[in-house]
Amino acid sequence: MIPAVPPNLIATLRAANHIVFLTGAGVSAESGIPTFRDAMTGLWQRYSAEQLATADAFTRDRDLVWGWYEWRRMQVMKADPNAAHRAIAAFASKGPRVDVITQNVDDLHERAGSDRVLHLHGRLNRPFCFECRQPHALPLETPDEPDGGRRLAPPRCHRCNGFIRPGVVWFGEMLPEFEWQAAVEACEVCDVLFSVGTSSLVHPAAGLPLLAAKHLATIVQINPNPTSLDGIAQFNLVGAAGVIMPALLDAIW
Ligand code: BV8
Ligand code: ZN
Repeated sequence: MIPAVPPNLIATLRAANHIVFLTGAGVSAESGIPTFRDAMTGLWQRYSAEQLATADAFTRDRDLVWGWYEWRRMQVMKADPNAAHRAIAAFASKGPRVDVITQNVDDLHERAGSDRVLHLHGRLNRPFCFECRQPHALPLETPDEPDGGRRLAPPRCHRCNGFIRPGVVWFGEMLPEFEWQAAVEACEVCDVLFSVGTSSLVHPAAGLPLLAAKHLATIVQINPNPTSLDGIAQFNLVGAAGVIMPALLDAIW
């Protein structure tokens, strides 16, 4: 079912010179990637993602945490960008400046054609040494991961022999300075901010739409479920990003 696009939203988007897309795990859901707060399965089912996405969890049980991230990295390698990723990339070819700010650690925006994607929470394919932070290249082949995933010993750093950790920002860790600053600057000047597929629970990323609203941007939320942003967004488009995003693109251009 193609959703009706409010006419005043179409006019706003046609007049926009600068659009920001703030995306979360929901934008990758239609690529078959479980969202961050979906129930965990297989070996990980007795944990919450928040329990595993910490430096403490890695220090306590490296093989469990490394196995989880490798399983997720394999899922992403086997997945394809979906219509939402492609529509977001297409917006950039229609004239306005487009910034993609993502909380996701997958590379599906890049593979759909978006460039200059700001990853606030790091990237699965950018692991580095837990001790000396030396970047570490991972094999690109997709080992045949058993469905539920398995424990895996992390590789060792070629420089200091420390353990390699996932290239993501864990809870309690600072966000990357460049990406965070660039995200704040974009949200301070954009005409429209889309919040697509995020529960708006994780800070400081969840504060970006409020910052954009304070600078008089129009806030558009795309999510099948209610979030704390419902009261801030001028437009709440209830539904799947893979359906709504292409419909928006068609309605505007
Ligand atoms: C920090 C990487 C400074 C790892 C992640 C201020 C207030 C309150 C708390 C805090 C605060 N400041 C700091 C905190 C603590 C903490 C925090 O926010 N905790 C939360 C839980 C309350 N924040 C931090 O620790 C951050 N660091 O602030 O540093 C500092 C430093 C030291 C000491 C003090 C302060 C670091 C946060 C980064 C954590 N790392 N990921 C990994 O991926 O394993 S966050 C994790 O959550 C994921 O990256 C994910 O992207 C992110 C947000 O989740 P969502 O993307 O929204 O996914 P979710 O599953 O929740 O929701 C999916 C949504 O999609 C749903 O709404 C669903 O309805 C929708 N959906 C589903 N299908 C579709 C769809 N939408 C559209 N279409 C569909 N088809
Ligand atoms: Zn090292």
